[in-house]
Amino acid sequence: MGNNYGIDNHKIFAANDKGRDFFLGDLHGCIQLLNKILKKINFNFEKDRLFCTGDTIDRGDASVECLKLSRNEWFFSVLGNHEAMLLESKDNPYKKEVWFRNGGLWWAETNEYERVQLEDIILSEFSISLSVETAMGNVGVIHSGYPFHEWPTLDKVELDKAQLKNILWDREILKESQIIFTKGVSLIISGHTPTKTPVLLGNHLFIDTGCGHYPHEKLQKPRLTLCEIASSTNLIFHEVDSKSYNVTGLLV
Ligand SMILES: [Mn+2]
Repeated sequence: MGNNYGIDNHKIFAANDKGRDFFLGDLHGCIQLLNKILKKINFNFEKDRLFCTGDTIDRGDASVECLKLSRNEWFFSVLGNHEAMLLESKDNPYKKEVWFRNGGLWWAETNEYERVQLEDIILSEFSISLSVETAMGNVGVIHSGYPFHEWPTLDKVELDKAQLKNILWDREILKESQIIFTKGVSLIISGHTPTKTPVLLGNHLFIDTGCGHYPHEKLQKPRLTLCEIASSTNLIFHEVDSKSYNVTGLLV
C-alpha cells in the first residue's frame, strides 16, 4: 500500500537497546544548528538515533547536506511538504515556481547528477510516517496532520490526495487548538507550523520552533528543537539558535 510519491507509507523501529532516541523538528537546511545540538547532547553516532519531522531542506544554507543526512544509519526523516514540493517539481514548472519562492532556489545550483542522487535519497530513505518504540511506548512521527483516529493505519491504506494534503500541510490542529487523542500510539510528534515553544494538544506534540525562519513579530526567537523522551512521563526539549542553548522539560 502506498502513495503517489512511491515512498513507504510507514516504517516501524524497534526499541533502541544500545542507545538513545531523539526527535528533531523541521531542520530546513540548518546544518550548523544540528551540529551544535548534537554536540550539546553528546550524541553517539554509533548508538543513538535521530528521527526528524520532515522539511530537512529549504531556507537554511545547507539543504544538500541536510538531505544527505538520511544516508546515515542514525538519521531518519518522514516526508515534509518541502521534500514533497521537490519531488512534485520534477515535471511541473508551476509547482517548481511555487517551491522556488518558498526556499527551493538552491536546487537551481545543483547539477543533473546531484539531482538524481537527491531525489533517490527521498524515494529510498523517507517515509510518510514512522513509529518508534520508546520509554513512553509507541511514538509516531508525521509531518503535520493525521487524518485517521488510530495509529498506524497508514501501512494498510492507499493514501488519497486529500489525506496526503492533510498529512503534509495541515495547520488547523494548531490554529484551532484541536485536542485529539489518537489511539494506538502514546505520542505523535510533528513539525510544519512554527510555534514559540513546543505545543502538546491531546497526544499530538508539535516541535517546529521556527528553525530556518527569520525572526518576526509572532516568532521572535526562531530555533531548532530536539525532543528527548527521558522516561514514561517526561519529555526534555533541547533548543538551540546561533547564540543560545536551552533545556526545558514537560510532564505528560
Ligand atoms: Mn517546515
